[in-house]
Amino acid sequence: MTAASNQIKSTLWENKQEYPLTTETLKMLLEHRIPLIRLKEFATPEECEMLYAQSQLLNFNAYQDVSPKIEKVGITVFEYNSISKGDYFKEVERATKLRNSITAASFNPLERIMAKFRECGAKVRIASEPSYGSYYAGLIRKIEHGTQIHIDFAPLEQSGWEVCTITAQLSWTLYLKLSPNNHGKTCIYDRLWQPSDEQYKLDSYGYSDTVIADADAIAFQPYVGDVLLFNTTNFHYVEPMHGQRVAFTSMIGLLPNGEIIFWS
Ligand SMILES: O=C(O)CCC(=O)C(=O)O
Ligand SMILES: [Fe+2]
Repeated sequence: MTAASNQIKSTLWENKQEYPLTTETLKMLLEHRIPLIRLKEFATPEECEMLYAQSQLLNFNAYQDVSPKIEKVGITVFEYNSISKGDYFKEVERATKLRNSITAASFNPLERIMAKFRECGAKVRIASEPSYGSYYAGLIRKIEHGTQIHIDFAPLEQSGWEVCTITAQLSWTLYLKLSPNNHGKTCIYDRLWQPSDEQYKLDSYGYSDTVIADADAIAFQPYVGDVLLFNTTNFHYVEPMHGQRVAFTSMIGLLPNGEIIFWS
């Protein structure tokens, strides 16, 4: 380990622990000063079961070029990068109707999380593109075989979309169905992505574990009904589940004017 590579090791976390959602912890999470926020019992077991049951009536699609396999209901800007912005916005209406029909028959976690952010004084809305309209937000996602080490940051992935003007990115995930074991943890490193890490990129989204060498980490154990919020420009990965791991999720971005936008 050279002195130069030691220097890139960031240690921004003030404490390696979970926090509840407050105005202050939200600010700290956006600034990488805390590893994660857990919203305990965000939804009841009955609500989660109802939303999960709705999702079982639909077709999950696997992401292309993503290994291990991740499946979801709903559309993402990530997938339309190589297609086109026009095609993405053509699909938004259909995907939103489908999402609304399943949340109407169960409950609406997206509205609930946005309300919680408003209670923290945040100005929130769905991301929107001039001359195209609203983005889609709210995937139902199965990550059961784990993920590679990665980050999620729209400015790196998109160009010429509103979401590429954000200055910080979080994700929120509500766990709907988990097999009763202690697998499927989400591991988050106290190590921020930086441009020179692109040399360690392995494929469409994964990075070599060189990037997290020596970095401190926290493992989040998901429970049904809880929400995880973390800063997705910290390197992170999901452990394999050995069973079911179904969640409702979207991205969250901070705009330079202080507004917070949601999209998938
Ligand atoms: O499913 C999870 O726990 C988190 C998945 C993830 O990589 C993300 O939300 O960015
Ligand atoms: Fe991620």
